[in-house]
Amino acid sequence: MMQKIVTIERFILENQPQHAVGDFTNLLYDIALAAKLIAHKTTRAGLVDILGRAGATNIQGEEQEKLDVYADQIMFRLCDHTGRLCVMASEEHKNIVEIPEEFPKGRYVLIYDPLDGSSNIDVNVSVGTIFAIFRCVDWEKRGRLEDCLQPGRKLVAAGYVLYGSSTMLVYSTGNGVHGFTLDPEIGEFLLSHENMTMREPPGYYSVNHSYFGRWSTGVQEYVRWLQGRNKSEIVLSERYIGSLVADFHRNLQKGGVFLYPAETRKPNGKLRLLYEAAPLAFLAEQAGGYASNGRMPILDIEPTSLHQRVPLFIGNRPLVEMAEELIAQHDPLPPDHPTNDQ
Ligand code: FDP
Repeated sequence: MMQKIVTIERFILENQPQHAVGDFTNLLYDIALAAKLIAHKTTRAGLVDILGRAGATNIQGEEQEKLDVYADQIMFRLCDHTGRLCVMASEEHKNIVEIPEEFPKGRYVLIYDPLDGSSNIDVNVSVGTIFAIFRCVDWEKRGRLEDCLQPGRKLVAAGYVLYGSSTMLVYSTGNGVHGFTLDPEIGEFLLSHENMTMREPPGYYSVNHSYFGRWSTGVQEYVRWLQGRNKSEIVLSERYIGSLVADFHRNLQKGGVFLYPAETRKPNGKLRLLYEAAPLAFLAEQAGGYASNGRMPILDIEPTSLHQRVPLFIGNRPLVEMAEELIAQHDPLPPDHPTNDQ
């Protein structure tokens, strides 16, 4: 028996709240269209002369790939003139990305990492786009930095696009996590994974082990525990792609935990709170999981700057809570230290 075929457009429309005026629904369409355009390029990356460095460096000091630049521009150009956004922020830009004066301003804030895991592009490993949507703090004003610096708890939607063996768009508007697979023949995202939840018992843990010697005692103890040592009875396999969206997506489906902890050379870890950790934390909680910086929920952290980094532990709730427990036990904070370990 063939399954019911539901396009992303129909799914978004059918699931929009009754009071919705269409802005939010259309914003999700815009992102789905951007995803198709970016997927079109990434799947041809080996065929056209687009691989290689663009020459510029982004504000993290990393060299940008050409596809980063392309993905960033596509997101901006599809969303700047629609009247749905008051401001944007992209991982590729130092400052907020303003809506040009000639266009009307809208009620939403779009934060995105146009192409995460870009060091993997040259070697044909999956990469992803991550997005997060807030409401504007003050609807009267044009977008400002404070519209972007909101804690993850205030997200109205978040999601990612995974450019892998197929292209998938996974998103949540706070009503479960739903995944759509792009049918390249007809150019439509079709509902393929409704109500995704973190599988129990979990299957995997994901971490870059080469930093082991630079982690705190608590994190080292935790990784030993994940490996089934330290009296733990869990049986997990290790899988680490080094492309956050791909690692998260696997663990979302198979159950598990991904961690990028602080280490001596990166005291706040590597991943960005607004572009990576908060949107994925929102999805994790919607899927029954949890995300923490090791001491508090990622979603409760109040951002203080656009490109702020944060240690990240994300996955099945009991696995992440064990990280918090072992860190509290082995890595005591000095009394005057802010609990918010950013
Ligand atoms: P990349 O540097 O390739 O862009 O946030 C960036 C990120 O990839 C994540 O996608 C990935 O999880 C992480 O960095 C990998 O970092 P390590 O190489 O230090 O493991």
